[in-house]
Amino acid sequence: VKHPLQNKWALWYFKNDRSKNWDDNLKIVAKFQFVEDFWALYNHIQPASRLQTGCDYSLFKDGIRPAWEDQRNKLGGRWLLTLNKQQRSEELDAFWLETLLCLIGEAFEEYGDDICGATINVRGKADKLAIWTADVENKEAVMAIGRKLKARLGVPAKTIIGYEPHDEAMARKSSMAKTKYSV
Ligand code: M7G
Repeated sequence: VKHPLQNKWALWYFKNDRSKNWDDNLKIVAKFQFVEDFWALYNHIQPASRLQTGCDYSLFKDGIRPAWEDQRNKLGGRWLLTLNKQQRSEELDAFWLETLLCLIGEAFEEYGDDICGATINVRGKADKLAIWTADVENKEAVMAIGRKLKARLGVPAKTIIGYEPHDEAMARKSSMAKTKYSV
């Protein structure tokens, strides 16, 4: 018998095709709701470090699009880690896998309802790993999720990571937003 996860998840892939709208470049790779199906999928796809520049993976709860506009994202924000070139070869894949395991393993416990998903952006300047949460105003959940993420990834205490509300990014049509919280 297969081992069910608490939530059903969708893995998304974004391929940067500038002739299309941003949203049209987002595609679901697969959905899963069992541990075994997660590993079958994970072992079948390219590691994040091998994606072309401009591509993303996202893992979101089934029914949530990995976009600011989704009903369940639009009042939320993201904990953001930027990774330098050296970290792409040394840490990116391990960080992404650990993030996936935090999501599907419900590592955020009583704050799990605030989790929407996670994204990894492979970029020329700096790769970005983020966990998206549902509600900027739920400070207790946001802070607990940020602390847990930092601990699970083994990010040194002196490395400060920031939480950015999506509404600003949305209004400015840019991925740059002001940090509202940090851990
Ligand atoms: P990015 O891919 O998050 O980061 O955003 P990058 O700047 O490092 O590449 C790049 C651009 O993609 C943004 O400026 C938006 O034009 C678009 N974009 C990104 N996201 C996450 C969204 C989204 O959720 N909704 C919409 N409409 N556009 C987005």
